[in-house]
Amino acid sequence: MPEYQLYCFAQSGNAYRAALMLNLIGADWEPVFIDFFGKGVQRTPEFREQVNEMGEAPVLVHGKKKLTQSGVILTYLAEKSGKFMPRGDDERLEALRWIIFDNQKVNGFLGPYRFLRNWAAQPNAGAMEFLKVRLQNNLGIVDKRLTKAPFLLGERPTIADVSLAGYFFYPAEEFGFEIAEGRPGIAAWRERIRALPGWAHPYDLMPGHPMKK
Ligand SMILES: N[C@@H](CCC(=O)N[C@@H](CS)C(=O)NCC(=O)O)C(=O)O
Repeated sequence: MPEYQLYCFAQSGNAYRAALMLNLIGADWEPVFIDFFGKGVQRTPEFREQVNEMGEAPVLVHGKKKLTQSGVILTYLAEKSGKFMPRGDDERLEALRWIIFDNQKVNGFLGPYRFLRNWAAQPNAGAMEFLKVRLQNNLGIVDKRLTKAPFLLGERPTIADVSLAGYFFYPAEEFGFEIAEGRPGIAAWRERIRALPGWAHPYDLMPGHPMKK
């Protein structure tokens, strides 16, 4: 059995962060499919009791250890592998600062926006507008940062960049706009991430694409 198991599904940018990190560090891992859209496994009492009380993907299993929250998983894998680690206290806090901003306001808005647009039974126009307006601002903040240095923390990619990758490689049609359009910092950064050894597209890395009708 591979060393790591990752509960995930192809459409999840939150899970992609963990899957991408496992690939980038060259880990021996296998995906465990969460039938999120079909059976809604994450909502069952069994899943919440046995896999993740928060009812979310991703979940990383490493032997007896079970970890959730992509930021925690990235930190754990960086510590285990020594790769993509922030160096020293200042960098560690700086990485955490960007991971929290990203979780809440960048990928944290891109994910629900894309979900509402593609898969919600009743897309809520007001909620989508709320997210879209804030996304313009928050993507602008990230873009400005990435025009100053190749990666979020400077010259080297860290877990803050792996976190930011969350939804950035999914097709533009799913968002109805191109994330990197008019944002040269993000466009160049995305190509740098794509060029890292071990990079793979989310739909090639995790099970469940294309979705069963
Ligand atoms: N902050 C979490 C977000 C995880 C998350 O929201 N995952 C989605 C899938 S992309 C989920 O499982 N949502 C279930 C729900 O909200 O009920 C992380 O980074 O791991």
